This record gives sequence, C-alpha cells and structure tokens, in this order.
Amino acid sequence: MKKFAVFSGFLGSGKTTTMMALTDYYTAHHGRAAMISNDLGHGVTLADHCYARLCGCNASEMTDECICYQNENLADRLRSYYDDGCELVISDIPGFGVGALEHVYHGLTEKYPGEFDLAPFTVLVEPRTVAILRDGTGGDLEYLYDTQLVEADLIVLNKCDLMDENRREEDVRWLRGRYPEAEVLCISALRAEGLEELSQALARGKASMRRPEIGYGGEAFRAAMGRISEFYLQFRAVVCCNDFDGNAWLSEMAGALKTEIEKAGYEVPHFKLLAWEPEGDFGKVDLLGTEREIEVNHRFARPCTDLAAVLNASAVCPAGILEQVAMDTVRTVSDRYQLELTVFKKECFGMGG
Ligand SMILES: Nc1nc2c(ncn2[C@@H]2O[C@H](COP(=O)(O)OP(=O)(O)O)[C@@H](O)[C@H]2O)c(=O)[nH]1
Ligand SMILES: [Mg+2]
Repeated sequence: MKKFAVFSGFLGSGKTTTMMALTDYYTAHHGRAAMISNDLGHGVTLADHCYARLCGCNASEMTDECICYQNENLADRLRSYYDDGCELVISDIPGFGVGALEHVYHGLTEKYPGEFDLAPFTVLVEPRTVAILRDGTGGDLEYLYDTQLVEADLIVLNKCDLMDENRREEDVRWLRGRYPEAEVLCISALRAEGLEELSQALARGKASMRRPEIGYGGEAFRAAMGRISEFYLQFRAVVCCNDFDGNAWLSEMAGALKTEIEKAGYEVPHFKLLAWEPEGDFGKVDLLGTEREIEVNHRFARPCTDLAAVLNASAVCPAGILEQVAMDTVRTVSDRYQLELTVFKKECFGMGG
C-alpha cells in the first residue's frame, strides 16, 4: 500500500503535532511513514519542519506556495518517498487553506491517473473551533472554519485531552450532524491517543473524491483571506558574553509579541518561535490566540551561546503592522539579553493581496 493523505485544518488545530505523532506511530506499528510540512514562505525554512526534524521525525518541507499549486513537485516528492519504502505519506496545507480536495486530490488524479492511492481527505479541528462554529461567533473567519470541514472525508477532533467524556461525545455528535458526509474520530496528538484508529482509517479508507461547492474565490473567501497576514523570519542570535537562558528569551519574546499585537487591537491565531543550537538542543513556544496563554512546547536543556531561530506567524492584522511589531519585539527583547542578531530571511504579506 502506498497511500497519501492531506491533513487540512485551521491554524493551531494540531496538524503538525498529529503528523509527527502519526508518522512515528505508523512507522513503529504498520509500515514506514513520512510527513511533509507545507506553508507559504518563499525560500524560508519552516518552523514546523525544523521542529519535526529536531524531534527525529521522517519529515521534509514544501515551501513557496500551497501544495494545491505544486502538483508536479508533490508527485515527485511522493515517488521518492515510495521508492524509499514509505507506505504512508502525509502533508498538511497552510492553516487557512481551503480547496485542497479539488486542487490536490483531483489535481493528482487527473494528471497522474491511477498512480496515487489517496486516503480519506482529513481535516483536524480543535474543541475551541467547534465551540465557535456552534455559537456562530467566527465572524469573517467562519467561512474558513466551516469550509475546511465541508471538504473532509475524515474529521479528526484533536486535543480530546482538554475535554471530559460528555463534552467529547457532544462535540462528536454535533460534528456528525453538521458534516454528515464525514467520519469523525477523536484523538489527542499530544498524548498519542487515538493513533491506531487514525492509522486504520487512513490505511483502509479511500478518498471520496466528492466535489463540494465551497465558494472558492467568492466574497466570503475574499473577506476571510483579506484579514490574514503571514510573517516569516529566520535569524541567528549570538550571545556577546558568557551564555544565556534561551527559555527565558523565547518566553519573553512570545509574551511581548502577544502584548504588542493585543495593544494594537489585532489577533494572532498562531505564531510559533523555535530556536536551536548546533548540538541539537532546542526550545519552542507557541501562541494560539492573544486571549490564550503562551504554550512552551519544548525547553532548552542547557544554557546556550549561539542559536538559529525561526519565527512564523499568522495574524488577523495588516501585514505592515505585523512586521513592525514582530521585528521591534525580537530586537528589543534580544537587546536585553545582549544578543547580536543576523537576519537571514524576512517576509511579510497579506493574504488578500
Ligand atoms: N492539549 C493539546 N494540545 C495540542 C494537541 N495537539 C497539538 N497541541 C498544541 O496545539 C498547538 C498547535 O499545534 P500545531 O501542531 O503546531 O498546530 P498546526 O498549526 O495545526 O500545525 C501547539 O502548542 C501544540 O502543542 C493535543 O492533542 N492536545
Ligand atoms: Mg503546523
């Protein structure tokens, strides 16, 4: 079996965490698996990809644009994984992406008939998003929350460790009612729970190849996209004297970015900040909304002197403001730690064009 699955789902729903957990689980219990991180930064390395590699995952990245518009590159990448003995390959798409069912599944099938065995089109969702959909409080972004799920053959309700049994059942029932075409599973990627059921659903299941009407490019699509900006930064930080506490530096930057974006009146659905030193020790912090606490996903084990770092942010904020706040924050906090910064790559753009 040589399967390919797309994992869609909103920013922060847990696509990367699930792909990492599943790649490891599937390789240990079923057959070799691999994951591809896909995002829009041009010629930048992605925080998600670096994180997966630092954790020892069989991972690669596809940058520059959504895999929706890279059918040929994707087909080449899949072939090389299958030649290498992989039986399951998973790729995500950017966290506000829609249309991958058409552009990736139908695109691959039309260009390379019979070559790729497509697993159910999988969409991750977290409890918070289910609550927003139930309450109808998503505003302009509701189009994205809803349309991603409309595309699903398989809905994976992730972060079930955050819910009690009743809430889980209620959310699963609600999702089944609202998206009757999809199978619904409940997992916790963080605790590696539900991975056998997910493996089986992907291994045994088939993509439906439905063509739901999603209003791609329409008014609601443009209204949602027009509010989102993307920021990518890749830099090096060298300490001037002695060593320093990388964990405190990461947390302080994340905290300052959250405060400054909030002060400016905007929202950050997801930003991630990852830094690592030459021996492979690393730290990672995530923010999943200005109303939430910062999540420390991984801590440096030792003090450090020389770091590579990547910051990726998706914000509901004009690109110019996002870039300025992010750069001011990184520089101001790093000055406090007497770090010398070298920026290798910086890119910021609005999705509305
Ligand atoms: N509690 C909990 N947190 C999770 C789970 N899966 C992912 N997360 C956290 O959610 C945040 C976003 O996860 P990530 O995989 O980067 O989401 P992505 O943007 O969809 O790729 C990170 O802070 C993760 O640690 C889970 O099963 N339970
Ligand atoms: Mg991700």
